[in-house]
Amino acid sequence: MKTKAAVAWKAGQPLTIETVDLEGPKFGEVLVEIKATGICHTDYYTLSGADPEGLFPAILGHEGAGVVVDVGPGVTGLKKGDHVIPLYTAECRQCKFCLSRKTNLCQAVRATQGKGLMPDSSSRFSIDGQPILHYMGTSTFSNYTVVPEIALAKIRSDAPFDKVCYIGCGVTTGLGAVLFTAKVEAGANVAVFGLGGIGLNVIQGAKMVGADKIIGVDINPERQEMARKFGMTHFINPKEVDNVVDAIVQITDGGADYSFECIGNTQVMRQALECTHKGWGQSIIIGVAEAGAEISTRPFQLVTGREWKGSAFGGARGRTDVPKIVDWYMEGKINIDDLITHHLKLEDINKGFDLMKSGESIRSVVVY
Ligand code: NAD
Ligand code: AHE
Ligand code: ZN
Repeated sequence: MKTKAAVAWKAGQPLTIETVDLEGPKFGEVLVEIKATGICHTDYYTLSGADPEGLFPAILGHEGAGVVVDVGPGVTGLKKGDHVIPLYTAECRQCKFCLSRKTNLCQAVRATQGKGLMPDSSSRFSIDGQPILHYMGTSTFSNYTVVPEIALAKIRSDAPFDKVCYIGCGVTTGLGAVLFTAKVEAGANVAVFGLGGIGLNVIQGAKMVGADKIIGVDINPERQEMARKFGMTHFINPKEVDNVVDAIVQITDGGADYSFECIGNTQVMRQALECTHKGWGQSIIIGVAEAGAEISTRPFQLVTGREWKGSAFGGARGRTDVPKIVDWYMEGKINIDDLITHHLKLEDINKGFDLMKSGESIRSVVVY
């Protein structure tokens, strides 16, 4: 079949809208009509050329929601008409990683996914016979996409696509980092670095679990209003204080119990670790830094009880947890609507990247 898609031909160049050939689903695969997709900073990161796994030409996008149109042989858990959210972190429930119960990082399809291919090492997308690569196993910047069954969360059919698509990455990443990775307890002091599409969901999660002080750090002062709406109690603009770490230590009487880096800046990652409390502070890295970047701190920071952790997709097990998060949204337990600041047509997708770069948008959502 043919599908309309935004194609990334080369790093650093705008996407172009193309009519792409899409092969039907093979064994264990599902054809999904994407109804809406968010634009995450990670799409921009890959497009910029900083991602070691960023291969071109490719169809980016990993924050979508849609409807099953067709299933390939061997698919047993999904049928035509089911509403789904594609998962860049699959959940096969069979691999060593899934069975460990210690991580959400299912590895069943991760190797081929990182090469822009389906599990049989081929692509379903092409233009005039030239293969176009998949991205993060999802490629939601295409109106139709093919995804392994184990990388699809089945969701309720009354959830609006243009809102719950954001659960495909940003919402789950932010809430999950608090709930599943850090397991923040009521009364804890939390510092959040970067108040964009991810950081604001960390704030929402911290408020949800009953955190005490929730300190937000951002160089964009316009983020303050929205962050306060979501539960931030203190705001720090790094440009307005001598030392961000000292400011947080002072507000929290010794340091944050938990901190979250939601930018992808290795200098800030160091600050995020060093602002946590001696003896027990935990700092969770969410931000994705460019190829070759390294983090550093004095080992003494760790010797004296601080812990550095990372979180991918909020530690969520997608097929299990994503449908629950959709329920939370439908029950009014979480706010997604206010974070989606812009709706765009696929033809205007490059504007979505511009809005992100300029700091005007929190999340832009493309509606097909
Ligand atoms: P975003 O562009 O919406 O937000 C980034 C925010 O950081 C902005 O508000 C910006 O003003 C702020 N910022 C930039 N530099 C800063 C600095 N030096 N100090 C303080 N604030 C600064 O991006 P997003 O979509 O929220 O994504 C944030 C990061 O998380 C990106 O690196 C993205 O790739 C990553 N991410 C990781 C995961 C994961 O699973 N680990 C999932 C999604 C996104
Ligand atoms: N290809 C990148 C990896 C980027 C990365 O860390 N991705 C996160 C999700 S970001 C979503 O917006 C993730 O899930 N990582 C775990 C994994 O298996 O990729 C690079 O830098 O190499
Ligand atoms: Zn993302």
